[in-house]
Amino acid sequence: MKFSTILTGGLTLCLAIGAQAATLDDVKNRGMVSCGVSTGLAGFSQKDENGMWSGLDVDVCRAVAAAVLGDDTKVQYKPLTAKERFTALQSGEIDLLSRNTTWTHTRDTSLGLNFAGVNYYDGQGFMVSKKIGVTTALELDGAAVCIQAGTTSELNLADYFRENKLSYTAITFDTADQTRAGFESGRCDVLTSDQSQLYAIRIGLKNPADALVLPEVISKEPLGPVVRQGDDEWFNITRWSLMAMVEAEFLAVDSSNVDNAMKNGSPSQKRLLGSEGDAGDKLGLDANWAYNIVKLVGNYGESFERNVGMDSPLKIARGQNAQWNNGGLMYSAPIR
Ligand SMILES: N[C@@H](CCC(=O)N[C@@H](CS)C(=O)NCC(=O)O)C(=O)O
Repeated sequence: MKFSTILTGGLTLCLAIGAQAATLDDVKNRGMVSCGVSTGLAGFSQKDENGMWSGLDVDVCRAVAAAVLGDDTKVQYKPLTAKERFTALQSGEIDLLSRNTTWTHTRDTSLGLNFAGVNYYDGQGFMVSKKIGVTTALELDGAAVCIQAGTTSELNLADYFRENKLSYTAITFDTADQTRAGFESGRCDVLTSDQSQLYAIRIGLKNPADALVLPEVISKEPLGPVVRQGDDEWFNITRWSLMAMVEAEFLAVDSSNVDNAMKNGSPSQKRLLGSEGDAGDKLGLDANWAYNIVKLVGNYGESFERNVGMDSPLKIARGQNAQWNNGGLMYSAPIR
């Protein structure tokens, strides 16, 4: 009897631990968020010569650290290739994957992972050297294609060429740098990846003006942060850290006016920033979780312009990544 009570007690404890999978506690104890990023992709996640990471995806890591630890610099960045990224998350090596990763049905349902939102709406495209004289992807029959292993780009390429009855040879690489080098050295006629990454790779070419991005966009690539399945608290924190950036832009709160908005803002601004309501408490965080995000990282629009938009070398227009009331798809659920 006693034994079975102990056994039941033990079992209950195990189940409780399994169900909680408390990433938040781990992160607080460590004092750091472990964030999986790319091996180097301009505008999204890239390390500079001083070892500082920046980019739109890096800002999601920073936002989560700001929300949880009140300090956006408390992030350990783990560079991962496309092939390595999901295993690193499944095994617990990272708390969060924020690495231009497309939300697909297979990844969401069969890897033990959950996508927490979309921080960039993308689509796959093609880049060629101008000297081959190709102006549409339909002229690519028989082409050698530089591509990165373990990506949706590989799968979409196969679909597109099959659908259009074209043949190709895939030349596969592990990192963006290698893919760019393969393209530059003429190992392939065309490089394919998400369009944003084409622009990022193009600015790394010796002569960016020699390369042409073709007009076709052959897929939908909603890119966003990913967490392990089974930890709803951490999922909520990640999802709402991203939402807070998007909502802050919608509510016209940015890093320069956030202090004033917290004191004198509208009810929605005050609820976001924690001077009214208990949004932080419901996430298991301090009241100023979103204030810290906006103050330290900025709103989504600030992050976009600084990293990939007009204030960056990539000069990507907002397009689908504009706010919903400005013709785009960026839309935060209300914080109330
Ligand atoms: N969004 C696609 C593609 C992601 C991807 O890894 N693209 C390459 C394009 S070359 C990249 O960004 N590589 C960065 C790296 O090598 O770390 C996916 O989730 O599968």
